[in-house]
Amino acid sequence: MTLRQAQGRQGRPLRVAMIGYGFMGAAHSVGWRQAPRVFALPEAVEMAVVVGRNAEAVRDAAAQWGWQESATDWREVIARDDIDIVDIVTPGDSHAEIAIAALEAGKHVLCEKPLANTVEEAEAMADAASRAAARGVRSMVGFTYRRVPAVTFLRDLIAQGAVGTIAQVRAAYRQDWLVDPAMPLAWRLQKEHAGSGALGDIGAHIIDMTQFVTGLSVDAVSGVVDTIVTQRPLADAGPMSLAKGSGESTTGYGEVTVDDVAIFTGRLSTGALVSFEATRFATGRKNDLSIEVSGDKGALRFDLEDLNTLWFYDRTAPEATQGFTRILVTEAQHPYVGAWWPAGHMLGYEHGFSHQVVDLVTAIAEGTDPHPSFDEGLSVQRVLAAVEESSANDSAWVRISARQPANR
Ligand code: SOE
Repeated sequence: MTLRQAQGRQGRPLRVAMIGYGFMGAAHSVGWRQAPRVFALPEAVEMAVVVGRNAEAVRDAAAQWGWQESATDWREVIARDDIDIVDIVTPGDSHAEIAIAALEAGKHVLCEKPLANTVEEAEAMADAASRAAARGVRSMVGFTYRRVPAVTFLRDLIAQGAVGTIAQVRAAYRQDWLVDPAMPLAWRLQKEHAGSGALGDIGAHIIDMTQFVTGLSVDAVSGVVDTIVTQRPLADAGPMSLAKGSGESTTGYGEVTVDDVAIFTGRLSTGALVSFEATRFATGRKNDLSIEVSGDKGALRFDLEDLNTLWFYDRTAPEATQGFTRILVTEAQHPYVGAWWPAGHMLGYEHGFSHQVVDLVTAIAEGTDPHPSFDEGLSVQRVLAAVEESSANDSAWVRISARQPANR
């Protein structure tokens, strides 16, 4: 942060406006509330205002999650001088408009994943973020699983050479909430709202995680996307329903315009191959993200459904005792863990959202750019688009070319 910004705030806390209040709004609220109480943040933060179109519903959300105010006009809120950070947790079709406006208004931005619904939108966001960074305005993408201690530790071990030269990666994100054909048409199943289906919603996580833990980029892909249930009932059902927020239940059926399953192969910049699977039809798999990195010196594996554990196979150990060792990532020396509980007291899904707040606020206070940046979010967007292009061309290999940045 520039001295001017700090002086501009006359030392008051960093005040946050969250745009949206669904499932991710709840998870982010827990992060904003917990982080300052558990970590010694370099700057105080205040949960100032939550914004949503339905005045009554967003007022209830403010009361439930501890926001000082609620509002219905995001443009008005980002124009306020008493707002410093804009946290975007809306569906992907509004990420670009809100993020670019907030950055240009001098607000730091945290934007949920995937960064956008198209490469073009993501490019415009990355360009705006780069211009804003030159003015000391920070931006970050909400790939929260990077901040599960075991995932950050996995990345650190790979960087220290624990697996040696990476030969292969296996990454999967399996859910089953769409196996029932009676599941109503949710906004996540509509291309104009979500951009894509399992590919962008959960495939984005494993693409980002692969690039994060290996430090390598996915440079080419070959794959296929498929829609298993092509029509679903229009009805108001829960936080992901398309009809939610309209207030009335609707009848009839609507077209599913995104993928249910994405299976693709990635080629990393070293030539190593990655097998990716993102599906909402893995019956019995509720939120099963896993990644396994295989090298000539060993292997590391992480499973979100056992997120305090990291499995390590050390080929340099005496052969008689080689085997996948279970590392319980709950020691004070492990990333983020020291601020929470003593060894063996487990963390959960929501803790990554606090770690995300810690790293964003620390970057703002130190005047550095947090990760993942919008450029990293753009690199994921390129992979998503390349998978769809490959699928439309009989799974032909598609190279991912890095675009020259606009004159920033
Ligand atoms: C739904 O698939 C969802 O909420 C994703 O949108 C999140 O990114 C993922 O973390 C959990 O599942």
